[in-house]
Amino acid sequence: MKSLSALMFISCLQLGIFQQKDNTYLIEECVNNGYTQNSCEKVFCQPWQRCVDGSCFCKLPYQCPKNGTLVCSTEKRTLNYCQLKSLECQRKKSRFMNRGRCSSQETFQVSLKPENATSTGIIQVEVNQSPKTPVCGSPWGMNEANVACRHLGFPEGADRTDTVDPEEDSDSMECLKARCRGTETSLAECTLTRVNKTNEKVAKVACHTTHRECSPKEFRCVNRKCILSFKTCNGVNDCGDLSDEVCCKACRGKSFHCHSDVCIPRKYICNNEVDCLTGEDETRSQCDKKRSEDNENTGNRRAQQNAREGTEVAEQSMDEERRKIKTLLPQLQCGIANHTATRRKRIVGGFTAGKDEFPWQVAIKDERTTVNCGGVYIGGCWVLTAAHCVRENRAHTYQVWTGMLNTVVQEGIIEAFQVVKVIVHEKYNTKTYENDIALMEMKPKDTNSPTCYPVDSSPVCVPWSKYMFKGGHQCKVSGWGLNEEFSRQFGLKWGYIYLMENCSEIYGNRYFEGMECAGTHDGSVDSCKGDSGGPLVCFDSNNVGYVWGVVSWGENCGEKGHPGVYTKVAHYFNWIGRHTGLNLISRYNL
Ligand code: 4AZ
Repeated sequence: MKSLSALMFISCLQLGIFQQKDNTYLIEECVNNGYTQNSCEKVFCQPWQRCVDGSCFCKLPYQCPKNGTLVCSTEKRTLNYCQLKSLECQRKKSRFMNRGRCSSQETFQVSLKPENATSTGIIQVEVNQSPKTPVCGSPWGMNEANVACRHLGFPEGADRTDTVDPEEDSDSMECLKARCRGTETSLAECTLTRVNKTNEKVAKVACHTTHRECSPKEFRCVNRKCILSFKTCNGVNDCGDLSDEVCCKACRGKSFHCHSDVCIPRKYICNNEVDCLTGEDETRSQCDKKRSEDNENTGNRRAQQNAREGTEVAEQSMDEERRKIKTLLPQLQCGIANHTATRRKRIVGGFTAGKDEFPWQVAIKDERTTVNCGGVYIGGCWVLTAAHCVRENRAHTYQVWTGMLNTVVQEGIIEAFQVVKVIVHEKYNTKTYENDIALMEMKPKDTNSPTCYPVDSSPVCVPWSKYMFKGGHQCKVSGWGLNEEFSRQFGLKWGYIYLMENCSEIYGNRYFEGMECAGTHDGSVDSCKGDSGGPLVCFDSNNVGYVWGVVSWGENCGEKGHPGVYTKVAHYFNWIGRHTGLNLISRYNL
């Protein structure tokens, strides 16, 4: 018995079952999904990549913005930075040589010292035939070490960083201060500053070569490196593939927790680049908070300033260029609404909508009835609704009404679009309401133009990741359905409801993946008959609206303990993209 349990213990170690038991920080189910910096359900892709089915793929160079800083590749070809990175991304080989056009003298070489070292040693850089210069020991962290190792041909980056005293006989009196973002493939892409190295230690690194089993105190990265568990969820990309930072319940130290459970370094807060999927790192209140914290540590700030002033910038980092490329990429205008104060009253327990508050809300009518279902405009000629509202073979009988607030009194410019096509989800189940989602294609008003521009209407954004919003988030549901007295409504109503994660506990086997519950604890606000197909919209930190749900079903209306059930739109992102052919259905150039 004893030997058996010992054996089992060893095999468990080998299987890695004992690792990642740090329950305060890591989310185990999430870790099992193997997310990395390439998982666009968690983080944004690089601007030379695009998000397809949850993973970042390399763009082709022609998909890059045309204007951009010219750089020189290791093959001595001049092209713009995005194009170079796109090529590099495809061939998986470091290609960046220097900023600016290629000229004959430019060289940039990184090597290890001693010369016979294979994967461990002091980092030396040789710029344009000048003598080999070591990299300074400060700053020298995992970001820099991972880049140095990648540069040397170790794709997984570094195992360890170290600093040592420079050797007496060293030819160079200088060292290069390197500051990297951590995602670069070449040290030449980092900020490099030449400084006098009196009293400076120099950088040493052990690059990752062979895989080993991780100890119980270690976390196994997706790239199979082992890092100490206390280095997970600290905002530092120790793994080099970000896998230690993307499944975090909470973040250590001063690092910042994104709603998508990703930890980002504090310095990314309020740096004019959105890092969290839903933008919480760049809100006014975050910036104010950071500023006041910084002011409390004035001494600290002065020290930082001094460090900066003492140095002369030799080379600029490419990080600024990476950000610039992002701003040059097309972005879809979506999710923008007026958030004005609203008039009272009743959906079930809600308010009456004002003009432009729900510009994406549409009404779906068939030939007989008034409004039988709601729908949501997602751009182009496309409307999203519930499958149970429509039939594919009856497309010609439907009309989509846009810009409407009141079904009897005209307030804005109401337009009625004919429908050319209805696409019901292939796996929609009429009995269980599983996959209760459908697309309707409106017929353009002008037969010579393939576009639909409903005048008093604007699209909502389509969420591309299930991690954008989670249980407890307050969202808005809207529609012309029944109110709490079960009487028909003429004015568009809306209400605040909360996302709930315990849907399967409530509805048991009637709940399927691709559904989501939302409501209030007492049931006082709810969608009801007639609201079906309409939107449940959640707003990100900058008030951009995403259609998180489509009204689907529920046990009665407004009953405590029986929240409404919604089709979870993020689950169908790929399906929507495939059928609409819109690669821009989402806000960003995914
Ligand atoms: C319906 O019959 C319906 N309370 C829509 C939503 C809800 C219940 C029923 C959710 O269309």
